[in-house]
Amino acid sequence: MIDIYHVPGTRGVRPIWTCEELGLPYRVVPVDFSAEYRASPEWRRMNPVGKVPVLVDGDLTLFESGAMVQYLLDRYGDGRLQPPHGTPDHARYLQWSWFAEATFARPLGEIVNHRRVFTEAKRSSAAIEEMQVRTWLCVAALEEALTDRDWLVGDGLTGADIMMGYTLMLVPPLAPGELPPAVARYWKSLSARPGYQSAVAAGR
Ligand SMILES: N[C@@H](CCC(=O)N[C@@H](CS)C(=O)NCC(=O)O)C(=O)O
Repeated sequence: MIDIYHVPGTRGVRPIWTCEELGLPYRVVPVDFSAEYRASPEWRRMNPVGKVPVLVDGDLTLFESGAMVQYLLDRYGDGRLQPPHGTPDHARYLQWSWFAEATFARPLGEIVNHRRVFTEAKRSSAAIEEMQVRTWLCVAALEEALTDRDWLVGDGLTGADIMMGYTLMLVPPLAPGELPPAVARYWKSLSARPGYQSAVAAGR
């Protein structure tokens, strides 16, 4: 059984959504998201920097949601949801998967951290505004990529769309604005998927 240690609304959505799309059995294990528990030796043994999610599959314990998605596809996917390894399409698939977390989710994460760590008096609206500008630069890059296509790579959903889907989910609450047409269309089809909806509801 695959155990996904998850807090609703967080990046655990990605591996859960992947399990849903692949039809894999999995269990959602709730995690106490308090700063105290995440700093405890017990949780630090699962995730050395005290974040969620964590995936456990037999003897394997993994942190980093993108690694979880890739592991699930490589181990259980039978070629589904990713182009063949070593091809240009696989390179593009990796590019968008990494972009979703390393570039696009980064300013959004900074806004969350800023709001969580600083009291209103100490909070810098200039820092938040700068992160929102960076977010919208990523939205514009996505718009250009999706103008004449429905999916990031190939003709159907891949792990890259799952990676991106979670990041897009964070945009309205953290960097509000009207999504441009291709991104809006893409978001509509991603968020309508039963796998996405089950992942978002998981653990609630
Ligand atoms: N790159 C990591 C990021 C993990 C992460 O930032 N998780 C958030 C929840 S979505 C968290 O635990 N935040 C608590 C904190 O950073 O203090 C991943 O993709 O798993």
